[in-house]
Amino acid sequence: MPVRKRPSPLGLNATPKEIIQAATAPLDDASRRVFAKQLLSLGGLSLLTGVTLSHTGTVTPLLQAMSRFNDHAQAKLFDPTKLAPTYTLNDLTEPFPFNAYYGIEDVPVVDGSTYALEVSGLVRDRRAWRLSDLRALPQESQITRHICVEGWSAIGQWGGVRFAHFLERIGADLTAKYVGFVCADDYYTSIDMPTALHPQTLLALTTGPTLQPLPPADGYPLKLRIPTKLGFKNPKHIMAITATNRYPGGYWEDQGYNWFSGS
Ligand SMILES: Nc1nc2c(c(=O)[nH]1)N[C@H]1C(S)=C(S)[C@@H](COP(=O)(O)O)O[C@H]1N2
Ligand SMILES: [Mo]
Repeated sequence: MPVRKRPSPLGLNATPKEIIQAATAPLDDASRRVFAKQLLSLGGLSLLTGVTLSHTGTVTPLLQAMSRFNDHAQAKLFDPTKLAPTYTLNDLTEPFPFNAYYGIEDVPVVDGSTYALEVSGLVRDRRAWRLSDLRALPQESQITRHICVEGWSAIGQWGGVRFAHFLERIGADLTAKYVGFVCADDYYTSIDMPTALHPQTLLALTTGPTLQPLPPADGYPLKLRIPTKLGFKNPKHIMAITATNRYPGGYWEDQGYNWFSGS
């Protein structure tokens, strides 16, 4: 059988047809390796930009499969002990930028006095948490860089409860695959358990140079600060947390953004 001509390297301007052909053509080992590299770089591109690469018919399932493959690769590469860079108070970006899928005038108003964080799923203790309960847990702070896929980054300080500590307190099944978050707006997201247990993943109650309660626009009363992940994986205005083995997806993730999205 004649060896099929290897497809030309896939550039950014490869057509869906070329991508499919390249993906389905029988390959010898050498070209398989080359193709794997190209797959990774295309997947990497979607990871870096967070761009929904395409909604045009046939190419979408392939790109979704690549993004899932990318989730696996990133999960394998994730080092649960490697710390994100930290900064000093002099480095703070002030004012810290606001971002959401809506304008600042539509920031949800959450009443702290009646607030009760719901806890559900694979956890032993499903009691809700008032702000005073969360404030009574050991507090830590960090100064880290938040990186948004829209092309900006900012350094902020956050204070609150180490998320691993919180998960232990509620008796979460630490072998569960996902931790999901539901917010006071229509936002939701989910993360892998190794990231949830990372020492810098923080259930944040405060921010700014003097660690004041989160302002409404910054996620009052509670956000999850994850310096090892892109900004959109950091849910603000958290109302409910669940530990689960059922993939919870996310607001942007369900529109094609890569789920793992490490930074
Ligand atoms: N509840 C909620 N959380 C959210 C978002 C949102 O729209 N709603 N946007 C995400 C995105 S894309 C970014 S960059 C950060 C922005 O957080 P900031 O407003 O504190 O900068 O919040 C993330 N968490
Ligand atoms: Mo973002």
